[in-house]
Amino acid sequence: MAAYHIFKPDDAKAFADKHSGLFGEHSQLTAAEFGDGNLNLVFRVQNDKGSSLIVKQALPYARCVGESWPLTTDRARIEAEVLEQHGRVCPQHTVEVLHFDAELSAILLEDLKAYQILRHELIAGKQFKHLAGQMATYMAQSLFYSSDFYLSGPAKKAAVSRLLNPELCLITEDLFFSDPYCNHERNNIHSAILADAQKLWHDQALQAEVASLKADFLSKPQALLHGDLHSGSIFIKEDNCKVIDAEFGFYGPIGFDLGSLIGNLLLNYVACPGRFAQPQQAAEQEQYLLQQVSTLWQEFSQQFSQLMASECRDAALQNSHYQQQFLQQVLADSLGYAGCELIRRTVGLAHVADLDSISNASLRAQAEQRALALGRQLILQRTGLANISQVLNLVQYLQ
Ligand code: SR1
Ligand code: MG
Repeated sequence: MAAYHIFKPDDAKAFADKHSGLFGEHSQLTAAEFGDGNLNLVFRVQNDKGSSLIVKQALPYARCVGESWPLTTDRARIEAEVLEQHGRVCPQHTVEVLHFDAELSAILLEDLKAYQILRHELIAGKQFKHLAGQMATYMAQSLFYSSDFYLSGPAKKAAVSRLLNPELCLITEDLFFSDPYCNHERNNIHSAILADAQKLWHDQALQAEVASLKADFLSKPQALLHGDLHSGSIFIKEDNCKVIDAEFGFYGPIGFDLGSLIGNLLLNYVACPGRFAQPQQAAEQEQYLLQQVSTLWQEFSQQFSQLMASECRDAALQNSHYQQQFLQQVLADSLGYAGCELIRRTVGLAHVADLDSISNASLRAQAEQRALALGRQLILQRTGLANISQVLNLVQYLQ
């Protein structure tokens, strides 16, 4: 077994060649590093017939910061297992893992060459009717089959301990729930909204609710999460979407995955007036995004309910009143985590292009203020919002 070393393109070629039947002639291969991910090295390896695969290697540090931010390469093991587990129950919406090498912390993946990154497509104003329904299926399947409704106590606990992922969770614990609520040096705050950001540092009511959401993130291992389900972790084409990048996966609150995606749809939503010159175009895109948020929750809750009714293997958890309460709590959690995502992507370390790419500084500041206001209200009002229509009313009222 080769000892860990950081891949050069030739290493990626050799790795892909050795672990796939697709290539055969090593000399015919080309490899190029690509991608603007925050953490890892990613290569596309291609043969002269145009067939290609992806080699993803975990570096011993966070790529976006450099060696001053050391990070375990064990995250590749976690990512490979999360993708394999999710791929087993929802192969149509999970990128396929072809090989994982623990020593090299490297994964060979299918190349989603026909797909585009969802975030870029949304920024360009594209609309995909299938997005919310397919992502709802991905989450209903991946979360139900890794939950206590389906797994036995011992099997679930073994999986929880195998996939604890403390280092990557700590990044989320800090960036999501702590940094935005204090004057942290990692924060990235545009000067035009400094006063709005400063209000967060003194907002005791908000901080109490964020503390409660963080406590659940730390201590509610409901299901195997993707853990970073933003619109840069979803690849999309005309008739399908697939999820990638599961290195933040761990057993956590189900609402965290739902909330991350809802938060990213809403980040795109608040940015619409700043991105489209024509108000009519902005309104159409806003309408599409709200429709997707609504479908995402409705489809998810319907599919998850059906799975609880038909596949639950724990006699006590088969109680239908309990199952209804459970889903109501998942909705509240999802809204809270969506609110945290809106806030941390506006003032925290890791921004999103949906907001940052607004070229007019004043329109960008307005969009960022809307993101903060909406995030705050979602967090504060999450337990009082009984259904998704009430959520959409709140969103539209604040826009
Ligand atoms: C240092 S990592 C910053 C962010 O990128 C990842 O995709 C996660 O969202 C993380 O919070
Ligand atoms: Mg990622």
